[in-house]
Amino acid sequence: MLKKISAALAGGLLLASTLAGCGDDGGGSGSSGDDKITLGFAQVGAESGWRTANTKSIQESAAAEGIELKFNDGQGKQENQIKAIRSFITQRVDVIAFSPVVESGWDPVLKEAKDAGIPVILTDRAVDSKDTSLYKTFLGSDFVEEGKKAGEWLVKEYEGKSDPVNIVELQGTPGAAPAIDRKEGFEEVIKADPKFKIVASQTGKFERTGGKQTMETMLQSVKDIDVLYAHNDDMGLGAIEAIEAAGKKPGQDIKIITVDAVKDGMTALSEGKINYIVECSPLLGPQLMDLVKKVNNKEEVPTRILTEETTFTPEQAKEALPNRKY
Ligand code: GYE
Repeated sequence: MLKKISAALAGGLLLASTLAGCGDDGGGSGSSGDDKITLGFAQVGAESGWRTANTKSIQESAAAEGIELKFNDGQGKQENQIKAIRSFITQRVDVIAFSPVVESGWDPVLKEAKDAGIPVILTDRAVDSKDTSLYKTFLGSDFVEEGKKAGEWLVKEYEGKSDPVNIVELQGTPGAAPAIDRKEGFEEVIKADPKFKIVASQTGKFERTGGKQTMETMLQSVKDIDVLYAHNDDMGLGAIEAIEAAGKKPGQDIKIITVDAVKDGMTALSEGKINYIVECSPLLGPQLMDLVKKVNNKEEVPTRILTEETTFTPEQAKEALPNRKY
């Protein structure tokens, strides 16, 4: 649109009529018709506290930066996300960003966006496309690293002990990058010592109810559970309900490690019901908007942008909780 205005000025045309034409300009500058950047964002859903905080961060940052946000909630379904991306292409948004629910199956729709000349930014989760020209950059955490951090805590916790350690694992959404990678990183670290055994590993879909139900089944089928490794806080919190209902003490009878560090998780950690949390930051909004502006300006951006993260013990959680934003 800016280009249009300057062209109109240069050509001596009436600026007023250009500005008055606030409807769809039919060009590639978004549907708002002014010089605002339009961002189409296809979110995974609302499966966890992490996701809620992530959505809020994106919506608030877009508003703060004056970026028009077209937000779609995919309700955990890839087909919904694909539909949303196609509709962003039809609407000719300036930039598309999305958090892919699963890793595979994005090439055709990403190709459509590329052919339409609309840049795509991956946020939070990766895709497994071989053709990396299908997106400009990927902003988010290193999930393998998060899994490793979880494993490293466990190795230290059981240092010098030789008894077998029975671990149950609650996996995230099947096929999702954080579920695949958090499993991989964790296994890589614990495999160095054969006393660590993953005796059951099933999905809880990153949801609290999923975590509770799967843990109930595991408590019935596995005799001596020493450790629970949950791929996110919400599943860990659901599992805590199941453990308590089974008359056991979470954090003591069964040691619990989770990932995310959202407020509810941190509260359970500070109460000793969770033993360790690996942080995964959902506050991607500000960095995302910065990238949106850059790719819209056709500026070069790094192909991978990592989020900075830490880990929390119960003591650290107590300290951090009063200032925790999510
Ligand atoms: O850990 C989990 C959420 O993709 C990093 O998705 C995200 C994960 C997060 O549902 O809570």
